[in-house]
Amino acid sequence: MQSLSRRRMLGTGASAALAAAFAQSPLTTFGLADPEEGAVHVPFVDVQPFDPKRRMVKWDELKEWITPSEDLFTVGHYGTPTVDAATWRLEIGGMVKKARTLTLAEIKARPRKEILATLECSGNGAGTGFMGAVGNIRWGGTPLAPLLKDCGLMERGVEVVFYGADQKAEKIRENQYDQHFARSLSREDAMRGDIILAYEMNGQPLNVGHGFPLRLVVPGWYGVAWVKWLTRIEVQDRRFMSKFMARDYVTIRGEEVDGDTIWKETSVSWMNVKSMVGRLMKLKDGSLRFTGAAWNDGTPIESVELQVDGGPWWRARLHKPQPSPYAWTFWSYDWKYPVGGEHSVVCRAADARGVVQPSADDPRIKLKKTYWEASQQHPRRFVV
Ligand SMILES: Nc1nc2c(c(=O)[nH]1)N[C@H]1C(S)=C(S)[C@@H](COP(=O)(O)O)O[C@H]1N2
Ligand SMILES: [Mo]
Repeated sequence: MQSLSRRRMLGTGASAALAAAFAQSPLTTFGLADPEEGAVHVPFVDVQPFDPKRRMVKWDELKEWITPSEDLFTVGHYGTPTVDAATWRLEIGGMVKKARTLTLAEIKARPRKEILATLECSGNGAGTGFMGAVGNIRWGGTPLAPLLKDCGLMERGVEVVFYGADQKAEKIRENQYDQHFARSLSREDAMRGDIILAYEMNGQPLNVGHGFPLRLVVPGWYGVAWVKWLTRIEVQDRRFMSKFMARDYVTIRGEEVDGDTIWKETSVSWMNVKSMVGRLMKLKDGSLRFTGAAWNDGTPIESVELQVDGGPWWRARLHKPQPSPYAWTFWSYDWKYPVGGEHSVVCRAADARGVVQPSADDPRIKLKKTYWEASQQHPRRFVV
């Protein structure tokens, strides 16, 4: 339940202060974590064997709404480049009236903005059941849009391309080409107010694995768009088709239209609505408390429902207000009179657009032939 003072803070529109308070508070603030004395943790029995040194969200131990930086997964397709901050520069060029080269100090001198946003790899949960490639982080940096505006985008500039320092020779058709990791956004997407060039995560400088010294944070989009080790931003007058825009991270999905299946290839972009059962506690009164997270592209999460052993869907309690539309929201459900034995549990989230997270046999998943955008419901098993 919200406290009066929290409501008052909301009423005065002190949303930055509210977000900061949420960011620092453990789950107990939401009435979720280790709720009372005598509550015991019930481990899920479906836990996949994984390398304990592998960084990932450990759902069973999830107590903090903000993911500690040490637990955030990393993905680097071309390894981890070492960047010397002293000589590093960000270039902005292409179809701009005033090309610029900025040092890290110059970027840090620009207006500062913090944003709470969930980062998920679009391969999270695909096939392997590995569901730890997601995390909720407080990012600090400077907004992208005003910087692009200062450079004066030419009218024909419709595409903004972001290049990382990491590179590899890629075979494209018959030849090898040196390629930097790169992704683009349309001009319209790039000029959204809430995209930042981030130099901090959870109050610390970005570490090397997460893109030091500068990365793109595209709230609401899958991780592949969040280019790390950023070195160049280029505005161009036509669509950009790199490996990570147009060959990999391309979802092949069928849609049934009048008895025909239409196959579509789309570049991975904003996040689909998704949720996960995280933690299970047995309370002193014998009831079982399920807690977990739900997230998407920034559309408000409307509901999370829970189903045990294929029975009716139960509506979970959602933690409102969401401190940031782009950060995951926590939920909980108390099963008052649990039945002994082994059970399965699954959850599904729905958002304000009416989009419901699909089950594994939903056509949206069944007819998806690539593993990216694995947003299907993820069942778990436990023993009472
Ligand atoms: N330069 C660069 N940026 C990158 C990548 C990369 O390989 N190189 N991988 C992307 C992918 S696929 C994901 S899921 C996220 C992961 O971010 P993290 O390593 O900080 O968790 O970074 C994205 N940004
Ligand atoms: Mo990814």
